[in-house]
Amino acid sequence: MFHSKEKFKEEFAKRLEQAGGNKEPRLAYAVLGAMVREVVEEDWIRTNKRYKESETKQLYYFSIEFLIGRLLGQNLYNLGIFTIVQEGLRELGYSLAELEEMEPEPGLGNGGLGRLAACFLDSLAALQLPGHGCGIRYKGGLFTQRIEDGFQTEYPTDWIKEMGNWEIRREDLTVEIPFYGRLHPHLTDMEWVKAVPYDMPVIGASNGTVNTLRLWQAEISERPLPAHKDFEEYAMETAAISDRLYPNDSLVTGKILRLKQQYFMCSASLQTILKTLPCPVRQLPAHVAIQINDTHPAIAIPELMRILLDVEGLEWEEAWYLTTQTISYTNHTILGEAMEKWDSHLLSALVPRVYEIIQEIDRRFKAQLQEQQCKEEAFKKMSIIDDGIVKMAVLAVVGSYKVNGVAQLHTDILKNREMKELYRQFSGKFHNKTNGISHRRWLIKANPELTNLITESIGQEWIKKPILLNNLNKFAIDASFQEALKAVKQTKKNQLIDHVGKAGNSPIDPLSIFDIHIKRFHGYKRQLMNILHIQSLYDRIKEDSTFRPYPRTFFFGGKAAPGYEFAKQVIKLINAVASKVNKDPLVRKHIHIVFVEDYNVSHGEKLFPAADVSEQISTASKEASGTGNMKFMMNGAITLGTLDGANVEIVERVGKENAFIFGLHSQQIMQLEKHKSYRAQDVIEQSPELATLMARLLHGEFSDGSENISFIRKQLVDLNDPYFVLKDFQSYATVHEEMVAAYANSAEWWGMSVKNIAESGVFSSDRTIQQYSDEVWHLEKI
Ligand code: 26Q
Repeated sequence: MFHSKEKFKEEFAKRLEQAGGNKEPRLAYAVLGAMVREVVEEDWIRTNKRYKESETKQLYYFSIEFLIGRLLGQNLYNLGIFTIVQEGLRELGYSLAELEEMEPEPGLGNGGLGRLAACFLDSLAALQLPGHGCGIRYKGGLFTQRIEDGFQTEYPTDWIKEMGNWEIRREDLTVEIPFYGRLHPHLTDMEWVKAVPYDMPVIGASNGTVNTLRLWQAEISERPLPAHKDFEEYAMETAAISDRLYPNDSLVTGKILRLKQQYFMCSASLQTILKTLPCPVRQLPAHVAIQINDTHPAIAIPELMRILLDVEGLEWEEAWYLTTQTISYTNHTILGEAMEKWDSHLLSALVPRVYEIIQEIDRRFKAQLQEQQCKEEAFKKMSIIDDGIVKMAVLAVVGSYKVNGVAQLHTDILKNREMKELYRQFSGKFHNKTNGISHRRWLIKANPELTNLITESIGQEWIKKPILLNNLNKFAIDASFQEALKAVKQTKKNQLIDHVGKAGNSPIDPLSIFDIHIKRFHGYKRQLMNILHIQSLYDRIKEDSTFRPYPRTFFFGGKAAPGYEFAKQVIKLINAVASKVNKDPLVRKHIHIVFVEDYNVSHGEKLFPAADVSEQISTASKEASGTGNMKFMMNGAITLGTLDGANVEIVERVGKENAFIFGLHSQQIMQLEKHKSYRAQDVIEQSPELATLMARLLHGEFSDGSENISFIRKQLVDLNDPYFVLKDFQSYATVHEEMVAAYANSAEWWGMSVKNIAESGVFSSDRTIQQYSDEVWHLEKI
């Protein structure tokens, strides 16, 4: 361990010398990585030893995605040596920031759900709780997005090659996973796949705790293949399991490879957990908690049953009791197309014994419902297997002891609508855990300037107890604090300009309002509404010589699933409007559009701190929580959004006067949907402005006409605008005007900004994790 800058410099220089001594940043990066790894290793071994000896209860967070982002900087910070290393390197002629950029981005997730898993691991370690991640070591993470001629194009990314310092292959912990086979007279003819774990350290902030993220890699097994199976084919199929992350974040496609991935990671993790259990298997729930991140790992329920029945030899009742006291489930969506459903034939072919167990779980549950004289409709809704389809969400609720949504509104919708029948059946299982974000990554690491300002003003206790950010409330009307905050924001805006300027964007006005909309592209997230509104501003500037609004820069960033044509057309439309707007000498003084290519965690770290306005404009009821909204808030941006997901709780905290809220409420949306009483055409007919805008859009007069908008047209016209873009449009335009007016009053604006930062502490994932631990997992800090 290097406690001082001088020691660090000495050691670093020595190793650099041994490694060849050239001045290449690449070499410096490699040397630094190896040094940090050694520091971590001591704590890691010590933590594991303590866990083992104390036999304390362990949590395993099962997730198909962990969107961890770059590790070097965060790890240095958590080890408490960021400043030592930064300054030491500078004195030796290196820039730490530059070395950080050399690390490939580990994009092992799509978006919110995967990033949440990463924030949770950071918080578990920070709180010194025994909690570990279990997932897949994808050779390639999410695709890299390039914008070519305004269109999204996808390039494969292999992140793994250069991650050597952050992972260790544990050949000794290899397990074998059974696929396929025949059940009768007894299970034979399986195809085995070898699962090899790679462990990554998860470092607790300045506390010596190092937990583990265990990612499984699929390799060919040495066991014999069934006679009918061709080896080449088997080898290809096996490598495919951990080759690539599925790039969909809201559409399930029912592909067999996806199911293989799910079973592979669940079985490998469960086998290992049971093998290393420090107690008789009958005490499993006292020593192990398993949280499943959405239904993607729900197959862990029948797989745990299989192991308890077939390997441990327990009776059904006892195995079921242990399973349903160990596993708990988090739901992240109510969108119909994102609900996982598997064809029975597919399941029974791929994992015959597991399917047999699902059938038995279903049979017993149905018998129980019948005994209670459950009504037909409710019975159907609660069937795990319904008409040859296995509904994973129902399996997950029936097979776990706790079920939660990710924001209060979302949990209420689950209880009162989506899972009404299951809620009635198992009311004690349901609870809410509003999401959170790691304030260490999203404030301290991403925004050291703001961190310093906060600490100078209220001391440093908030770092360990982020709720104490509320001590900033007393500075809400303090002119000198406001000035300092404004100066920090300006610094971050300038840095963002430098960052995106490199990508060849046209010059950005650093004094303009930075209005940022970054998230996956999806109909319900309504990037289309944003760009339609920008087009309407353009039209007004052109047509009305008195309309000269305060300068605004609109930033967009986000990826579309490769097969999601509507979303891809929206990306193209944004870029087409951008090239027109940005070229127009008059208009570009007032509005400017920047599309940030390949939005990912690293770009996020630059974008959130620079924002004035946070666009959170989903159709009310559709966004389960959102977490970007919290990252913006913590960095002093003001939410411009609907009352959806966690926005509701943000507004509860800061008050309506410190946010810009518009649009229909979730109840109104759900009513319109239920009664099918919305007609997009009526809205267009009632508004001349909207009528003109739509006519221009539909006739290709928006931009240079190079985009194809057939899917956008279909969505708005033929499908009757399912996400209420047109219905909410006027209200959105109005709230934008209010926002611009508020920005003109500096004292008012920066007061709002202070208030948002002050109230953001509750959205630290430390709070979320403490609640899960107290109410669900019952972990002990050691
Ligand atoms: C499932 C089957 C097959 C292929 C892909 C998928 C799949 C993958 C990822 C389905 C969904 C996802 C991701 C969902 C997600 O990110 N949901 C978001 O979760 C956040 C954390 O709780 C919330 O804040 C967001 O509101 C929610 O949209």
